[in-house]
Amino acid sequence: MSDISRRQFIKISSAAGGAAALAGGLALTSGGPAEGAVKDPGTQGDKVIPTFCELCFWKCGVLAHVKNGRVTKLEGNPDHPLSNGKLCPRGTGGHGLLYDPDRLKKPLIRAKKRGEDVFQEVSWDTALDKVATGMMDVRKKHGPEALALFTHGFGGSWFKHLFKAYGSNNIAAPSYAQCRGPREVGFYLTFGQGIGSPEAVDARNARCITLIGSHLGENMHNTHVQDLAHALDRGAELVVVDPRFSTVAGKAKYWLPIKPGTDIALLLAWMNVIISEGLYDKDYIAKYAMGLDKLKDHVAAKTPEWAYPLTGLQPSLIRDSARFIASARPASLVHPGRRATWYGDDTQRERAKAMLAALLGSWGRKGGYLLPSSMSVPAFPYTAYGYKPKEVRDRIEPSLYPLADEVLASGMCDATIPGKAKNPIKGWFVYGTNLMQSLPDPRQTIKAIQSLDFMVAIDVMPAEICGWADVVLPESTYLERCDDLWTPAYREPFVAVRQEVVPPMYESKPGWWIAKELGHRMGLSDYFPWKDSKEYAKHRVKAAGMDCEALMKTGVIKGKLTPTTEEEGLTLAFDTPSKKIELWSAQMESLGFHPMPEFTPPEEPPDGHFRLLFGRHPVHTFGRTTNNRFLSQIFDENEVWINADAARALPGFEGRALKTGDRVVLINQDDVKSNPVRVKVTQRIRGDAVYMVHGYGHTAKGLKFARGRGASDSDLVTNYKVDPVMGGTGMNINFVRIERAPARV
Ligand code: MGD
Ligand code: SF4
Repeated sequence: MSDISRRQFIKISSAAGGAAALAGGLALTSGGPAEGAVKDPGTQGDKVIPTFCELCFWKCGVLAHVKNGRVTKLEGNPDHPLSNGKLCPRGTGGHGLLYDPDRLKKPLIRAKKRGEDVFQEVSWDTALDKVATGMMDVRKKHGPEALALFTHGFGGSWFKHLFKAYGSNNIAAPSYAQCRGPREVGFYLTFGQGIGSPEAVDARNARCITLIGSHLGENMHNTHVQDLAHALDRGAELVVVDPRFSTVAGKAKYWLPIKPGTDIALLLAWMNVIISEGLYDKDYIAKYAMGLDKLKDHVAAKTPEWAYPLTGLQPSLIRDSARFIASARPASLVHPGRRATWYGDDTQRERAKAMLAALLGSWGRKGGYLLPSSMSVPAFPYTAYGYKPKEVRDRIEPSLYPLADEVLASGMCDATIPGKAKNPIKGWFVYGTNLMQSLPDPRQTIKAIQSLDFMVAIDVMPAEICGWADVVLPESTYLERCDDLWTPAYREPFVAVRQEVVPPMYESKPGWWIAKELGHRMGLSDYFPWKDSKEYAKHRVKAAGMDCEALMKTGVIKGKLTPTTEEEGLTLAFDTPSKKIELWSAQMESLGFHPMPEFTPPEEPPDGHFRLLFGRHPVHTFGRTTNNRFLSQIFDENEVWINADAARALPGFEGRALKTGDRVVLINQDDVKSNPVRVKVTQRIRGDAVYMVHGYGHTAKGLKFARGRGASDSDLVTNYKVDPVMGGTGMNINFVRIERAPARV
């Protein structure tokens, strides 16, 4: 990366500390290197072990420096296509997790009532026997599908395998129904395929990048931020749609401070301008798309003047930005964003985004959406699973959302609450997801948990969810274990390996070991024929005809480049029923939904209330990192953004107007009250909404650093609107009022 783009990268990530972290890697001076270790010329004979990151789900390639058995520095692997030699600030602080003094250290069994968070330390044998017995009891009494696996993170693959061998396909991650599910379905309906993760977009070559509610830079996906920095260096311009003047909005040619919940109106108005002025890619649409005439009719009356009172955006701003977006086509990237579960009409909004991308001719085009393939590495030749997935899926009534193509985490929670499902779920196996902060309405989550026969949590930290489990198993962190191989479809196909950088600390164990031990205890040894994860990975690498040693030495093997755009020789094909890009969707119509996105006005905040919005911080990944003392040197507590004029007009604050740093409590429409939290009084947000970073306000007593810092947006998300198309939970429909926090004693 050039120096200029490095500076851009730092600026985009906004946090000053993030910059420091990035420049050199956060060094830690404060616990046998792996087979793939090589000499580190920079640290006089110390070892450098390639692996990949797990501080978020982007999974960048890491070079871990080890001195005297301790990890001293984490930096980006220059050979890895996702890191290109750089990590984001979070990734450089991964040893803050490894050396977190609050880590789970031993297996635990509940000693008092469920939820009282009182546990007794036990041996691994005792804990594993208890989990295996719990799982077998559920199967005997209620059938295997009565056990649900909530999983998030790469290590979950071992438990997905265990579950399928056991007989249940009730496996879900919050990253679908609470995050990117509506986007996947919206793009699938339009182009015949979803976006996937990591999102393969060509920001690097784009001339215009449109970000709709995506605060890239604060929401830090390393490769995308690097690409954005390159694009800005090359003179690309940004259009940012956000009720908040985000860091990236500060770099935009057009900032559209939209009224929350009205993006569909804006997208329809943009399409109105682009179609009525003939600015769309006529050849591309004629060749690849169907339904243009119907779209023309659909948006004919949706002028910028129509959208103005709905969105609060001046018609001239809508018109000018539409013309600008179209002027850069096809290298005009409407970024797909990630968390799309906002208002319950999210599949339709994501479809509108996909339709706009189609009009710009940017799908499968340079500077737009790339269509890469992944490297082919044969799966391990396991004994075939015995379950019948269809029967298992049908057990969850709420998953009758017709276009849900994954099991819904919220659906599994619903199906646990007595009276909500014909055959309720009776056991939870929770791997790497803090459901108290990731599912909407924690009150419902608790109700579900209290009706379980059995619950186990596998985590590295004593998160809130662990406090509710019957058994808690301490997993080794990603720096202490080898996992499955990773072969995503990205610009450059590659296979990456996660290796043990240092041996597991305390009595923690890697996921593969836990899954294998449970398998043996349940008579499923045939499904775990390998000695360890290394033997498993080597088998797969060999079957692919690749060199294991080379992979362990470099951490990554890149495949042959294949064309990813039309310009590179790719022939575009669409796996939709019509085999065309579907601007008009017969599938949606046949299911009783509108075949084109319709705007429905969002509910207004009640008097004296603000809409609660939440997002990310560049040095944190939800609650996953908020106890990381390293990263918290940069940002240790969230704050609530409130518009300065709105703050002055707040009832009850007369004569003593709120100022930045004051502490307040937020009270939602259901009278749920937050912890005290600092305010940031600013002109950088609209007056009808407040904003906070997600993942704070921990209550778990074991999180000694994070506990009590900031407030939890999740606790205030007691209301949500389910997307009828795919079951995503729109969570931006909660309102809060503000009261001054009682003085601290
Ligand atoms: P995290 O908050 O990162 O993710 O929600 P989660 O899936 O819960 O919590 C992950 C848990 O995994 C932590 O307890 C952490 O200690 C543990 N962990 C970390 N590394 C490992 C490991 O290697 N092994 C094991 N076993 N455990 C590990 C995210 C989800 O939440 C998502 S993806 C989105 S997009 C939604 N975001 C969101 C929001 O912004 N606001 C609200 N209100 N709700 C949300 N829900 C969704
Ligand atoms: Fe790690 Fe950052 Fe990459 Fe996420 S984006 S995998 S936290 S380096």
